[in-house]
Amino acid sequence: MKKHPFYLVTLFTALLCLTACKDPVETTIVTVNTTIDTSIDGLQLTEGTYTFENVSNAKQLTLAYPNQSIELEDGLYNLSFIGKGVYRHDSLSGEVEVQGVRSNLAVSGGNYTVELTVFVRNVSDGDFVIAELFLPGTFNEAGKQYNGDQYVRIYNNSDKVLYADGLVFMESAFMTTSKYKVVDPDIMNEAMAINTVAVVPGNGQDHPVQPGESIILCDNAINHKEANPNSIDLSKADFEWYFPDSKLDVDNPEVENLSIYYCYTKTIWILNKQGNRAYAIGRLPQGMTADRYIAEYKYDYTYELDNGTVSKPQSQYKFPNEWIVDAVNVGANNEWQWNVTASKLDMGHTYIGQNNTIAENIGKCVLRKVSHKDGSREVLLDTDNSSVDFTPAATPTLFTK
Ligand SMILES: [Ca+2]
Ligand SMILES: [Ca+2]
Repeated sequence: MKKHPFYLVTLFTALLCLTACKDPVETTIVTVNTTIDTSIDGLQLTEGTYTFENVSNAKQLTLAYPNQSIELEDGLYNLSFIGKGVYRHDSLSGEVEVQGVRSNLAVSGGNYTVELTVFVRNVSDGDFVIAELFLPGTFNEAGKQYNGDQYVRIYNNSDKVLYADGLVFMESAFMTTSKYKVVDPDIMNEAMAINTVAVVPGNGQDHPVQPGESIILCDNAINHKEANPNSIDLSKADFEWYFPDSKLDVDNPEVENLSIYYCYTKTIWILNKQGNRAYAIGRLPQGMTADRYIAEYKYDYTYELDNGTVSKPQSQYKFPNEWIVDAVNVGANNEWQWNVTASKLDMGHTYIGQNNTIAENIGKCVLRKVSHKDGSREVLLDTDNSSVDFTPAATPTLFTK
């Protein structure tokens, strides 16, 4: 038979197609089993995106939650998830961001299941947070209130070394259990009204704090157990607050004193034992000295009560919200009336007792929850909502050591 050129071309094309058109790439159906690891009760995922990145060619494919399966070319993949979750707390609902990641998944074999744990995404990439506030103190053996053993624990919630130098600790001027009808001027959306400004001394790098480590600020850095077996040993605290003009305060020369830029009292500073105020940590901006702060950030105001009574002129200090690193509103659950910080700093509140009696509060603290672990480092929960971030009426950690 005479060979026709057209036949040859067709045969050639067919042969070419057999090799080039054949799909040499195997694919696998990947199914993601997603679990939320959280200390927030009842948190439910609502939306999010899984991103699969092929390690060899950086090609990305996405899958929208609640879909759980996707067909991928066989290969090595990194998987990430960014999404949202909601929870209900008392009568309020809240939304948090969640995230999870798995690396170097060897996808092959037709079907592949990956277990993905997602965590609540903290509001910042990591900074200092208030981890614990021990406010009520203890009873002595005679059953009388014992003072001087209050402490605050501040935790490095990041994965890098942070310096405590210049960190400001402050107590709110207003009480969470006594709402004013009117405050004039009302500065809450720009600054926090405060009654004390206590600052960690140092030149910038004197006080390194390792990731996952804490510092303790306390009233009197002594071994309180010697005078009161119901109390704790604070002689190894990092800093204490001391008022040299006070006959009631004691100084441990071995423990550095906080610099008190301002305090409403000159005798002895006792944190509100009933637990009815807010606390915050922050930093002064570059170039802001103590003298300049004291000169420029006075807060003069009046307030009006529900019954129409207007206060005498008040004078405290204010700390701009953008300088605040972390804020926690504390208020007896049955007595709480309002938050005394902007809601963008703290959407909820935590409490030492349901009621603000010393008898109920004594020996208890508010304690920030652990969100998850990054290796051996505990990452504490920080969603800017103290109602979910804190365990109320908790046992202070220094009492369990
Ligand atoms: Ca003191
Ligand atoms: Ca001292």
